[in-house]
Amino acid sequence: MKSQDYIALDETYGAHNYHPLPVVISQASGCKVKDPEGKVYLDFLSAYSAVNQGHLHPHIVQAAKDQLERVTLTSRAFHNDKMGPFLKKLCEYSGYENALPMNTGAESVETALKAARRWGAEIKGVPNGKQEIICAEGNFHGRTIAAISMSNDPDSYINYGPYVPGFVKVPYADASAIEKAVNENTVAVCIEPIQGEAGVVVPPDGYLAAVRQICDRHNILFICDEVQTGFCRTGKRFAWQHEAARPDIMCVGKALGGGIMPISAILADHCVMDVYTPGTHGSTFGGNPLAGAIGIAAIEVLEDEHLDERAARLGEIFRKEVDAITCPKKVLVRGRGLLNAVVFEKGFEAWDVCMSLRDHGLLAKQTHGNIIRFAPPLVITDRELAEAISIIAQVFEKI
Ligand code: IF1
Repeated sequence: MKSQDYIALDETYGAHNYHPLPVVISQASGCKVKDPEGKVYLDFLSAYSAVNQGHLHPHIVQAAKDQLERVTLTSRAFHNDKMGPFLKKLCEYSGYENALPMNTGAESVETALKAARRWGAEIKGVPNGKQEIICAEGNFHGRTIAAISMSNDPDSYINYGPYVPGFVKVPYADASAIEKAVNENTVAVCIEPIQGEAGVVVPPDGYLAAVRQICDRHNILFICDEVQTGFCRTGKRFAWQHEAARPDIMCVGKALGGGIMPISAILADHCVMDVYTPGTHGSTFGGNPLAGAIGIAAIEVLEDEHLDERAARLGEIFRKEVDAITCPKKVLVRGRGLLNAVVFEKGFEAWDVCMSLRDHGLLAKQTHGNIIRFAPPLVITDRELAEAISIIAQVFEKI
């Protein structure tokens, strides 16, 4: 079958909840992917940062294969011999006392919101049902009913009502707006350290630290959604580490699964995590031994290959070089580490640019019409990055 045939099947049998670039990926390795016709592309989306370690990283694949011959799923009704070592690794890597494993990013956000509401009722003393959580306009926290209730993007929330109450929305990157929204029922502030879906919006220096201080002053939990920004993407292990802004609850997902399977978690210290007692939260698949084996290997790759430093160094090069490309429609290049975006003039439709990049052998996707996100696997070589920048220059110079 050819690419066109696979696309036709998707369109015939699939729900129409996506509008993908017309390219079919049937094989991958590192930061390259291949279509059924054998054309090779540089992957500059990395499954929205879920393959930071590169496609089919041999160390992670080996860990998965080994585990596939032992045991894959036990449920949490019993212990297994991979979950404990995995959670130890994750806690040591992130500097938290406890982890609660789930599967998808949206579930980790739900797990954080539930923990915060319970903490509010049981520790802070807010009457149950009155808990409020402050979130930021432009956020993306997933597709669940609670996550879309936090959203102010009509595509995400329209006609899915009734929405979950208890969320207060304030402008992003404005700490004083958070302070003004606090009241005696506020239990948490939940934000992304960089807004991904909004178009890689990097808040001004000091914002995250200011949020941390506001939370301290008012006895509120700081929840940081690191699902997209975590695990070295922005040049640090976690994006909050660019400032003195250690969150009380951190949501992680995507790259924790090493590009192989969905693995997510929340991280917190005992004083928060202990609100979860037997029977009060859980998941059939969370903490399964296959996820444990893969999660350990995924973190080992981040450490062994120093992917935080690599992302920081290559990100500088990317922004500098793409900034220097002459293109009258291009307004700015922004981002941190290897999470970057090129912003074009308002009203500019970047779809054709993505199509042209595809034809030249680079896959990237636009967001909000006029923004293209560039986020390659962090294992990208200097030579591959140079190749990518030259493709981007060729395409941009023709706009
Ligand atoms: C889709 C965007 C990225 C996330 C943050 C939680 C989740 C996500 C900060 C939920 C997920 C994804 C989901 C994917 C597209 C994608 C995305 F464009 F929509 F915004 F990455 F940039 N918190 N982001 O970014 O994690 O439940 O999906 O595992 O099409 O929904 P999930």
